[in-house]
Amino acid sequence: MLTELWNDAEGGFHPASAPDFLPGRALQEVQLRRLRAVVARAYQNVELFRDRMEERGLTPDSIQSLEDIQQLPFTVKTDLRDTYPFGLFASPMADVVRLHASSGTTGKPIVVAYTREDVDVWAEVMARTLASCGLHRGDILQNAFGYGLFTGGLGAHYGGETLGATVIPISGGNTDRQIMLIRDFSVTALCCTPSYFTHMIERARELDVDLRNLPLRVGIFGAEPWTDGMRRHIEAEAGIKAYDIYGLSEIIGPGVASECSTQEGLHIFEDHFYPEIIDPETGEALPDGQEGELVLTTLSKKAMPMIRYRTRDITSLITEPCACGRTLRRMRRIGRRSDDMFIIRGVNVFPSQVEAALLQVEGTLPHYQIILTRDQGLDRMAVEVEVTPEVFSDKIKALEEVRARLAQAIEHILGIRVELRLVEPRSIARSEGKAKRVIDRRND
Ligand code: DLL
Repeated sequence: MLTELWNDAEGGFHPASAPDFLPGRALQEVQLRRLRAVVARAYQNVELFRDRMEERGLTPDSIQSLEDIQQLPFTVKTDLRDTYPFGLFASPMADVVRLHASSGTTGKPIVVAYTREDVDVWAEVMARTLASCGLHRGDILQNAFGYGLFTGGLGAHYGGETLGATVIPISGGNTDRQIMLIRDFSVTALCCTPSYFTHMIERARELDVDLRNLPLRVGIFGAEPWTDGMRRHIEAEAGIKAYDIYGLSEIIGPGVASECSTQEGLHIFEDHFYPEIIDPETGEALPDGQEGELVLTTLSKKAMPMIRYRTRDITSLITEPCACGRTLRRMRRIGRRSDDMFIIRGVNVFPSQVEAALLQVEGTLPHYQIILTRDQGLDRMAVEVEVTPEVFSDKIKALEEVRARLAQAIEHILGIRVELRLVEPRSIARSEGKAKRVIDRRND
């Protein structure tokens, strides 16, 4: 079948992926041309951005090379809150065909806008995302990202259709029906958050459905951090290849970066989203290879250009070329955000480190929660982890063994001992979207 030639995993590449292979010089020319245009557009149409440029004595003509981007002011999340709802739009509402919003943790959501062209670019980068995960026409894609104000559902939907796949717009939730459709519709690819997929795996087993015997071959997961341990769990339990995709509402939604068949880092669709890595403390640009905060500039957005947006996601750019042949730079998987760190007894802790530890220990399930409390001014951390029914029912011996091994794994990774609570399967709430891993009771 012709479509099989397009399967990225088999060495060929999908026509949708052509821009991923643009030679370096041509790519930089596109980037500079687009950068100059987007800076001019933001300058002309967005007051906040124009004021900040003027404070620095800059005009759009100050941008003569890609390096000149470093002179531009950053944009941060509070800028979106402060100008809520429409203050950063660079297009009149008559040209805006779509709004999305991200709930955020406190107060007002942030609002993002798309023109017709923006929606087309989004469909293109999502088609490139799916193609780089080995999808093609003929695939049946179950889209279990949430539809609605969240960008995951509609982003993957348009991308899937643009690629020519058959999209099932099931959205998140109703897990039994998800499993019925995977089986009855011979679904070959599925996308959702990795945490929701671990729940599907668990429920499929309860329903006596072995995902490994079904045509499902690819999972496309993102919207939250997940570890390589979680990937191995998913790949083994579902008999699929599991790919990581990345994006954020402020920039476009999903479709900013994607793994390819090598599963070694995410290619950034940098003809549309220009990446920089900065030191989160000083704001200084860091050289390729060093770890820092990812900053993104939308090179082609019309309705809501984002100039040097500080994502707070921590990663580094990979300098070596990728075996897949894509010329787009890659970044390492996002394991943490600069704002999800907490300090326990002087040690910096990220939730993903706990996940990495528990996935090393047999007898645990990939369902866990970190509970933070404060006791006489000291922050304390407890980890609640579900264990398998066998371990749980064997109460004393197996439980104690798992506890000891887990304590050791956590101590090895974090350098501290934490309180462990091994709990029965199903006692931690399941999520249909992004999982809430940290319950912060420090200010209760
Ligand atoms: O989560 C967009 C998206 C939808 C991405 C579907 C991938 C798949 P927001 O709700 O605005 O948008 O959340 C964006 O989620 O800044 C990261 O902190 C986190 N995030 C997204 N993808 C990943 C990933 C969508 N693959 C925020 N790994 C981002 C780690 C991720 N964190």
